[in-house]
Amino acid sequence: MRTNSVKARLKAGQPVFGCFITVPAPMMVELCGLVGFDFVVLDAEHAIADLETIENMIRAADATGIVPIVRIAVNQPQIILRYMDAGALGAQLPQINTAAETRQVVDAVKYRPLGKRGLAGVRATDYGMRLPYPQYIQQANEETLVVVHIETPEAVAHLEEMVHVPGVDVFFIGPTDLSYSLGFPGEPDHPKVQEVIRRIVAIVRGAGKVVGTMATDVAGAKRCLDMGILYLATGDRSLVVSSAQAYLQGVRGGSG
Ligand code: 3PY
Ligand code: MG
Repeated sequence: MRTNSVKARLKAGQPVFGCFITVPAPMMVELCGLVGFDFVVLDAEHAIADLETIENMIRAADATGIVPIVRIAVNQPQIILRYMDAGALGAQLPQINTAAETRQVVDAVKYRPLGKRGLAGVRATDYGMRLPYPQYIQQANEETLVVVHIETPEAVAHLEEMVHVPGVDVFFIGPTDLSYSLGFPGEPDHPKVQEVIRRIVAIVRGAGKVVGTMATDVAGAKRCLDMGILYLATGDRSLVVSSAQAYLQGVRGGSG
């Protein structure tokens, strides 16, 4: 199986830059790989790609050397397994609120003895043709990345316990859901939301874990880097919209 350069960079304390992909197209993944992003988050929460398309998007990631992470809507082992079997190098789970739910994610992503993931001769295992299973299991447990979203007050209340669950690599602040669940929909920069974000960063970094978040533009991403946030994702839609608007403004001389 492939090694996970995102995991290696994070372990070395280096930032990684990725892009959420909501357009169900392998070509979008190839473009992100060729342009030089470190990872893509293939969105199976808020976007429409089905499992078969996601598998082909993972193939596109493999072909261009970019790390494929899948955001999986449901914290259920049978569902997480299907994306991992397709060859995802990591799982990103939204709306995780307790240590028990966090443990469930790790159990689904990792093979025994670290978790309880089921084993079969699937795409992730090179259809059982390359490594003997014991070696594959060890490598998969080392290379797969586990990301859990912190995006509710409930999660913040349980964060001190969640950060001690073994096997989680990144605690990902979802600014849209967090601001919404705190009562400030559409206002991630509201001082009260920012205060909670600073608390999350302090708890996660204090436990020696990595913080991630979504930062769509350069200024936002730089602010996050200054806070010590290392796993940063922008989004395909915001990249297209902002560059298209800038282009139109340029060619039409500011008339939009
Ligand atoms: C959120 O902002 O809620 C997300 O899940 C992605 O950034
Ligand atoms: Mg969210």
